[in-house]
Amino acid sequence: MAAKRSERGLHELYAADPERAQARLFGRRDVLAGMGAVLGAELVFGRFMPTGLIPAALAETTEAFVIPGKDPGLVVLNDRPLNAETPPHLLDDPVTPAERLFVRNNGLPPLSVDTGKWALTIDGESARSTRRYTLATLRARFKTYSYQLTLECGGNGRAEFNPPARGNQWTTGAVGCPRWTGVRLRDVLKDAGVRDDAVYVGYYGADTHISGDPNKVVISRGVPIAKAMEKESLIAWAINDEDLPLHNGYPLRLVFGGWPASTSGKWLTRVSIRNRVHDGPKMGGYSYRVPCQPVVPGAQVPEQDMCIIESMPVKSLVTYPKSGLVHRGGQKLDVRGHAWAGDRTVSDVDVSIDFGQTWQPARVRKPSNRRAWQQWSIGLEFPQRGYYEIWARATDSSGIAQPMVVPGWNPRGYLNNATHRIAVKVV
Ligand SMILES: Nc1nc2c(c(=O)[nH]1)N[C@H]1C(S)=C(S)[C@@H](COP(=O)(O)O)O[C@H]1N2
Ligand SMILES: [Mo]
Repeated sequence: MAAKRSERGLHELYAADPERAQARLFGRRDVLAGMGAVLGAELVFGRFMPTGLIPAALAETTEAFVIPGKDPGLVVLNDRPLNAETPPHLLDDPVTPAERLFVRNNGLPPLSVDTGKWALTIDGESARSTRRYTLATLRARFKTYSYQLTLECGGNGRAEFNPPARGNQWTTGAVGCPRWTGVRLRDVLKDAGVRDDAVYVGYYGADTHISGDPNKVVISRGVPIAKAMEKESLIAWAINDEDLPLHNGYPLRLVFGGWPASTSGKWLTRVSIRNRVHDGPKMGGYSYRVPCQPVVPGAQVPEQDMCIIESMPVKSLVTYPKSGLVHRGGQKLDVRGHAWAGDRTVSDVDVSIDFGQTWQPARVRKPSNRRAWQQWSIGLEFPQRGYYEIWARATDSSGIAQPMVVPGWNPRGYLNNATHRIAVKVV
């Protein structure tokens, strides 16, 4: 993964001293001219470009490793456990194809799955009964629903934090929004019986710990009972009308749209209805938790000051064109992407071609259902030939917009919802 390392090198150089990094890369006398030479076009709005910003054309990664059943364009960040993200241009479909959905495994998927024997158990202190459902009973006993639901890893965007956070260095691709099919979690919970003191549900899956120890639980997270009872919260067996891919949880998983994807348990075998906040592995400490109050970058935060991440923040992607496009001047460039906002909806997407000096409103579509991402599009004109960056910024239904720089440093690098940007050369 040499390319990966040198790419980190560029980020490290900038992190250490942005002005020196720029001088080293683009020359001391006229940084903008030097940058233009490297990018192969004049930076038309270069006078507005923030110092220390790595040009989007250089910040991209282009590595290809092939995972069976997955698009060869997915970028593998780790192969044991397997973690792979989807480059933005491969997320252009309004409904994400299964082969383009990212993979985030904390352990090793089950080696063999016998769908005839697979069963889901509902239990816990706040369950009126312990029930076991085979895949066939789930399908036969409960009504089937399909929803398009956004799945985003809480650590998506981690690579941009400074000081860096350990863990998979996700850039922008740990997100997708396929159409999921299954039964409502609430129908199954109600069938087993939910006591009044229920506050949380916690999942268990059939994956095994990376150490090989069969008794070690890889990850067991969950959501408050109110989220579990939402009509869109599914126990799913299909993506876009096909079986779940093995790495995305075959044969059964939870899907909680708009919440950190770590709550959406894969290879699902058990859901416990809890009378307290679920306490499985990766619910406590620094896992999927952020400081309850903002801290200075690099701070040591006591564990008791960390809060569990719930709904994900507003965010967007530019999925067309692919960064690096060469566009013939004089004609409009159609630009598009998606925007999402956890439990909220997206009300606006604005686009800038001059490093955020001015913004133009994009057309934003309604989601196909709650908890699904929304499509936006805009036709852009460029004043002259040269190098441009297209920045997209979404605003949610509460008026909260994406930040243009990396927000709220936290020890494990979660919730980076900074604006996405791509490079375009107009010739
Ligand atoms: N059983 C189990 N469920 C799991 C995980 C896991 O490692 N094991 N990873 C979680 C995390 S951290 C994420 S981001 C999502 C990723 O879902 P995907 O691989 O289908 O994209 O699954 C979640 N569910
Ligand atoms: Mo995750």
